[in-house]
Amino acid sequence: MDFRKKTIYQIYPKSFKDSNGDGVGDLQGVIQKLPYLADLGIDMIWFNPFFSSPQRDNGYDISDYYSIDPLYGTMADFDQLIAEMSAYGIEMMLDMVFNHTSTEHVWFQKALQGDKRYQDYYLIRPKKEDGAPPTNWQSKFGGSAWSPFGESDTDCYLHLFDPTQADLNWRNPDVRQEMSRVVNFWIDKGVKGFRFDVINLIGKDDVLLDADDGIGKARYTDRPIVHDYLQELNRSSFGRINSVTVGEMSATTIENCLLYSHPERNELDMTFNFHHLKVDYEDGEKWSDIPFRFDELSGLLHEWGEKMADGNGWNALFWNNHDQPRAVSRFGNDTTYRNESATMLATAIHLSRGTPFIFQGEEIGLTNPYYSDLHSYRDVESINACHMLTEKGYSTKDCMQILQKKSRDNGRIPMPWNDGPNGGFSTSEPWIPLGKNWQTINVQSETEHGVIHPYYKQLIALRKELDIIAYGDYHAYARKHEGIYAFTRTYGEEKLLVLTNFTDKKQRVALQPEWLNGSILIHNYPDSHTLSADMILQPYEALAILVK
Ligand code: TEU
Repeated sequence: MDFRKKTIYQIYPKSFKDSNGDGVGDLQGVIQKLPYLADLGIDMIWFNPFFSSPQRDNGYDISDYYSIDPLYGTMADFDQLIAEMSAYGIEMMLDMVFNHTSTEHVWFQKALQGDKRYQDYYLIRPKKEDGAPPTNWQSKFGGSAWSPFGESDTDCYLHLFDPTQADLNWRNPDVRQEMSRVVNFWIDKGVKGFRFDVINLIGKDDVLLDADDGIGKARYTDRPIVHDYLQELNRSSFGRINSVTVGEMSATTIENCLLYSHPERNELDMTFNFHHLKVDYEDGEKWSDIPFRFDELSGLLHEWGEKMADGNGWNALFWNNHDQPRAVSRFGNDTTYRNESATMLATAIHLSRGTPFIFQGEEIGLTNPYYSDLHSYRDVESINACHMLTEKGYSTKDCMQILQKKSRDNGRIPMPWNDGPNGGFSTSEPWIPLGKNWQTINVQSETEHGVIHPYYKQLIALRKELDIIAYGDYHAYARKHEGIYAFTRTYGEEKLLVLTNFTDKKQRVALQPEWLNGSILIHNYPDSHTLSADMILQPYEALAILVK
């Protein structure tokens, strides 16, 4: 089955299922839940990193690419997991964090000890004559992107993220060979998919200069050399097998995503972009508290849908992941209309052009946890943000309000399996608190009585069944509507119209005559819907009309 027919499920291992009672999810816990995942119908599982790591950034600070962190289990557990997944017909996708390593990685340690070979694995540069950092670049987690290199008074090393995450020097062919060796090691272990973390940031120039944007993005984002590196990595590793590859493209452009994912360029299969997940940022500032801008969201989804279709690129389709708040709380209504808005959001993604990703818990309508205590937060980015906001004069109440809406921990709450102790996630206190509503919103309640989980199963099955969903083109419908996001798919003689109401109000939309004789393929309200030229959609109603 090609990747356009697949639905990929994302597991954040730390929060999925704890099997040994230490409060942290692990690989044996995933093995216990494979029947649940197989029943859902997913085809591949993307695992956030479970390699050896000091856990400063929850595993995105890797100290050994070839070993399993004891927190999650052993290589024997890994071998059992991939074998049992294969028995269910589910393939594995691993997270390759190649922009940086932990400063506890042996390469960085050898560099600190003066080994010139390994110093050239990283980006070490002298401070400016006035003692300022080598460039004015800012870390994405706040503060300068430079820290002193060991005991040196003059040299600094680059870290676009936390100071414990040292950026690798991809201009060094030894580094590129090391990365290829990592991918081939996991291919030989049976891994078929790879997600490349912030892979569009690896193209730093040899001479690193200040950036006019004051933070540096323009100096290292989407540099042309990245395409060469990806083509080289494709040739030397995952291009040797029938793999599925996706690049996480921070602050990217459509033009580059077309280049990264065009099948004839032999780079990646698809790309994650985040423009649609910044429509609730105020003047580009994530740590703000404003309603999302529907017109901007709808416009971006149409622009990316149409341009990627026209240019033969391929989108990874998603609302949720381990860095994002829960979409039903962010773009839907997680109280009065939780069922309707969760299934409406799913419809907008799963019937669009691209490969859909489901983040653990999304399929049961998990909401943000709404922590009431700052000490509940664990994420380094969120904790830094809280300090930054406090320094700007925000009250604790205002900080809490912003963290409740924007923290990456919103996506990292333990998966609630039932209404028993700790939500059935662990026999001891989880590493991070559960959400506020886990006794009522959990896998058992949703699979026995819910509507969201069955609806996801239906969407996953439809993608396998109908070629129009996997292979159809994409065109906006009612492009400027103020509350309805709608698009059409065409494949051969078949046509599909998808209508999704993103508001808690009734919305009217005109149905062109060609749709009036269609059949309703899927609908998120219990009652049937008569097709008419003047359609009224209920709050958060979604439906798809198929014309053969
Ligand atoms: O994320 C990179 C990234 O762009 C996000 O962290 C983004 O900067 C942030 O969420 C904006 O608020 C990847 C991983 O998904 C993330 O978990 C890691 O922390 C990061 O890279 C560093 O490896």
